[in-house]
Amino acid sequence: MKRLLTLVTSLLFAGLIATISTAHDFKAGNLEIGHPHARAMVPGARVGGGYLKITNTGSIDDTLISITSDRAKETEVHQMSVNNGVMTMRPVTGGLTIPAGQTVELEPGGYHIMFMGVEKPFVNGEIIKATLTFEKAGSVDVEFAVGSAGGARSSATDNHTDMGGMDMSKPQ
Ligand SMILES: [Cu+2]
Repeated sequence: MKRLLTLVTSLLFAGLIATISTAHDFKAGNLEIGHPHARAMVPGARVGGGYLKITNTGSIDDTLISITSDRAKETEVHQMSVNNGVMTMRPVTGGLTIPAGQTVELEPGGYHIMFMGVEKPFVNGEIIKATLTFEKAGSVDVEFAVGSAGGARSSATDNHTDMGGMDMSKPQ
């Protein structure tokens, strides 16, 4: 009995260490979700960007169909692109496909997760909980680590704070 307890304790401990060292990977079925992170938001900002990497190790395509977070009224997948020098951002309709055997990266300047209607701006060092729902793999809880708003590509996120003229409504 004592031996078993020791074993359980050491397993728990090993698990804890593993959790700490790989704090940023999540799994849902055949999907591996790497390093969800979000930018710190300036005071008063209502919109923030989130980024992560999704690898589909399976043999069938999957689709990210929705995201929810209790820190945002609405959370969407957006695609940012530059047309004739103008940066535009629009919701991805019909979900984001994660092709079999491939990795899709949500990163500044491309696909990203958009937290909208945020009451309490994200601050450096905090963790934002969110749930991703995939068509095949189902739902998985993930945690976005909030980092500094600075950095070379911060202008992409800064634009999110000033969307007065941008049509954020979903088509149809
Ligand atoms: Cu966006």
